[in-house]
Order: sequence, then structure tokens, then C-alpha cells
Amino acid sequence: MAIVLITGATSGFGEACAKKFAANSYDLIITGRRQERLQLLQQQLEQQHNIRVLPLCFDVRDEKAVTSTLNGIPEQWKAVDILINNAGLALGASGIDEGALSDWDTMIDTNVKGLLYVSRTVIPWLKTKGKGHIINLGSTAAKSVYAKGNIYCATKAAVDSISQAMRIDLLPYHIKVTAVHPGAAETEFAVVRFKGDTEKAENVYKGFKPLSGEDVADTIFYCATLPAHVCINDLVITCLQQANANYFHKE
Ligand code: NDP
Ligand code: 8X3
Repeated sequence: MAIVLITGATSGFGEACAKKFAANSYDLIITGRRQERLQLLQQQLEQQHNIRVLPLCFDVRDEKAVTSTLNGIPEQWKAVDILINNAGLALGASGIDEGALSDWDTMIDTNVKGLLYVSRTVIPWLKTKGKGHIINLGSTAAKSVYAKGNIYCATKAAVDSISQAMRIDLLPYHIKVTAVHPGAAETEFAVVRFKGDTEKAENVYKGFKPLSGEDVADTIFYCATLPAHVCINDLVITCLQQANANYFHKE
């Protein structure tokens, strides 16, 4: 059966994707920093579905950990069909003159460099297979900048550009590249952004019904299961009450 590698599978979109693909009989490589959650998810999905799950615990910012962990997996697991570059985060929401440099570093290192480290290791495996699909998680924040979103938006704009570059450079190898750009979705994203301040995080979703992790996972699954000759390049998905990164209709 086909193999899907999902980064950031310990919560939110990544976890929802793991469940969706598992329910459709894909074998999974799931990654994240929270070992306990990875193991629980592995047990749960292997019990519920007749699939194999390989959990890999590493920080995508750590180039050596990324390359040595991925290159060290058994050869049969390197036959990856779909790579979902999902691990990422926002940290803080401040004016460009006030943001914490450490938050900027973390966002750039995770959302941009981490995605590149994983992709640089996995793309040669896809090339060997002569086919594959890379799905990168961008954001509506990639498409337009919002107040106090500065560096987070910039990292997602970088994901947008990198996705376009991948599509061009990987065209000769029959590798599809899809950038999926969700709007506001209620996952652990806002709790992480506001560093555990759940009240602030809950406020983000007041007055409208946001996307769920499952909504995004269903969309990703759709993109991943189209006929071999069809590729969705760029997909923006928001809830009904969001027009773009800046406009919401809250009631
Ligand atoms: P969550 O916080 O629920 O999930 C983020 C995932 O990324 C976790 O599994 C986390 O795992 C992993 N992750 C974060 N940092 C690292 C790291 N340094 N190394 C390895 N894994 C890491 O958020 P979402 O599911 O909402 O976000 C997933 C992606 O979607 C992100 O790229 C986000 O920017 C993007 N996005 C989110 C939107 C939203 O509104 N929720 C909208 C648009 C895009 P662990 O902590 O175990 O390492
Ligand atoms: C996450 C959505 O609007 O918080 O990418 O930037 S938003």
C-alpha cells in the first residue's frame, strides 16, 4: 500500500491527516517532537486499521536530526508516495518594531528551513520512484499580510514560493506539488501562538465557525487522490465567514 509521510502529526491538521489516510489504508510515517503522542497515535491507528505506522520523533529545525533520522529508516519505508510538509507554527503577534527575535528565529527555522530539510531528504526518494506528491501547508497568511502577522506571514509566503519552485524543478520527475492554504482553523495553533494563554487563543475564534483539522485533512486527501495526470497546484480554503487573511464576518 502507499506510504504517506506527515510532519507535525501530533495535533491539528497533521493528526487529522494521519487519521484520514489511515482510514483509507495508507501506511504512515508520522513525525513530531512529542514522543508520547506519536506512540499513542501509532497504537490507535494500527489497532483500528490494518496498516503500519512508523513514528519518528525529531525537531524539524535540527538539520542533523532530520537527515540522520530520515536516512536511518528501513529501506522499505523510503518508498514514500506522499510527503505532507505540515509542521509549523506562529509565535506571538506584535508590530514589526516589537516582535521577539527568538520568536522570529523559531518561525523561520521551523516553517521554512525545517520544511526544506525534510524535503531535501525525501525528494531523492520520490525521484527514485519516478512519481510522488508533495503537499505543503501554506496559509491565507501567505496570500496577504495582516497587522502584527509580519514574520509568520513572511514564512508562509516563503512556503508559497518554495512550492512554486518545487513544482517547476520537479516537473520532469512526475512529482506533483500542491500548496494548501487554509484560513483560520481551530487546532492547537492559537494556543501555541499565545504561548499557552487559552483565553487569548479562544478569542481568535469568537463570532465565527472556523475550519477544523478534519476539514483541512479531507481537502488534502482529495488533492492526494486525484487521477495521476491531475494536480491541484494551489488551493485556498477558508470557512464560510472568512474572505481572506484580513476580512471576517463575525456575528
Ligand atoms: P498545531 O499546533 O495543532 O500543530 C502543529 C504541528 O507541528 C504539531 O504536530 C507540532 O508537533 C508540529 N511542530 C511544530 N514545531 C515543530 C518542530 N520544531 N519540529 C517538529 N514538529 C513541529 O497547528 P495546526 O495543525 O493548525 O498547524 C499545522 C500547519 O498548518 C502549520 O504549518 C500552520 O502554520 C499551518 N496553518 C494553520 C492554520 C490554522 O489556523 N490553524 C491556518 C493555516 C495554516 P510537536 O509540537 O509535537 O513537535
Ligand atoms: C494561520 C491562519 O490567520 O492565524 O495560518 O494566520 S492565521
